[in-house]
Amino acid sequence: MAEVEVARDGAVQTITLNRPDKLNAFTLGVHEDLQAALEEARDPAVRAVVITGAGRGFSAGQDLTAFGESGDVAAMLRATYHVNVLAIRSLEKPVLAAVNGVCAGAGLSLACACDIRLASDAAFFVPGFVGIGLIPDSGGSFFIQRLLGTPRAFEWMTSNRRLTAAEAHAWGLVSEVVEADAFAARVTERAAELAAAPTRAIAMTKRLFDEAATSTLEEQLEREAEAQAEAARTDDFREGVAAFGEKRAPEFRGR
Ligand code: T3D
Repeated sequence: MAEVEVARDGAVQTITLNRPDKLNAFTLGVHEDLQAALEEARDPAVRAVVITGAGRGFSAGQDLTAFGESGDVAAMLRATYHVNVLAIRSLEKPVLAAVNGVCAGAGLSLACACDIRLASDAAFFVPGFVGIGLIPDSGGSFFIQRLLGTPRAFEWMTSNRRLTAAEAHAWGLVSEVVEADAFAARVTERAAELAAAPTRAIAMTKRLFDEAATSTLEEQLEREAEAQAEAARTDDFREGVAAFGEKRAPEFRGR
């Protein structure tokens, strides 16, 4: 069995972390396979990506039995987590974290690096890092602070408190909570909606929001102007306007 499974359904690519007996904890092998899966997701035929976990876990973060395998923690982070987090952010399509279950440590960081998070009501969220005397890495200090704001993020990430899916929703960590029995169907439905959307405009929105974190208003207005000029040249824009005029649903092609 592959430690990361990849499946394609139309324009949706689903990446499943697949070490269910270890709650999909990360090993070097998982990192390498995830890297290959994210590379495959660059295919223009893929218009939405889902990352999820097999069994009752999304991911419990770093496999603690393989911690510090290479002896150089910083080098390991740069060569593994950093590559995959940056690959998610640079993918020009939406990435949906389907948080099916336990989500802890670097698994939490991975979910937060994605563009959208849906949670099963069986999921729960644990900082993990502070429980073993570490700091939130693999983008955790970046994404979680932005999602929750500094006071709440700091209190949570330094407490190691378990957050239920309902609490995660109330905090804005996930956009939706779905009953476990209906979760897979809802993820399929949501991913199909994303794959049928105007992919170029979504990619540019993703890039703009990332850039806004470090831009001045003037810089951001200029970026918007350039991106909008590009969006206005797409077939999807023409189709959107035509569909509006003809009072029908648009059929976006992602180009
Ligand atoms: O150099 C570097 O690597 C730095 C990078 C660090 C990044 C990080 O992610 S640090 C944080 C690492 N993660 C954790 O500290 C979380 C550890 N796990 C837990 O605290 C708990 O397992 C959970 C709260 C996540 C879930 O608890 P529970 O009771 O639902 O499940 P469990 O019984 O603890 O775990 C089930 C199995 O998964 C169990 O194996 P067993 O005994 O049945 O054979 C457990 O050992 C295994 N497992 C869970 N988490 C990990 C793990 N095995 C290896 N590594 C794990 N992280």
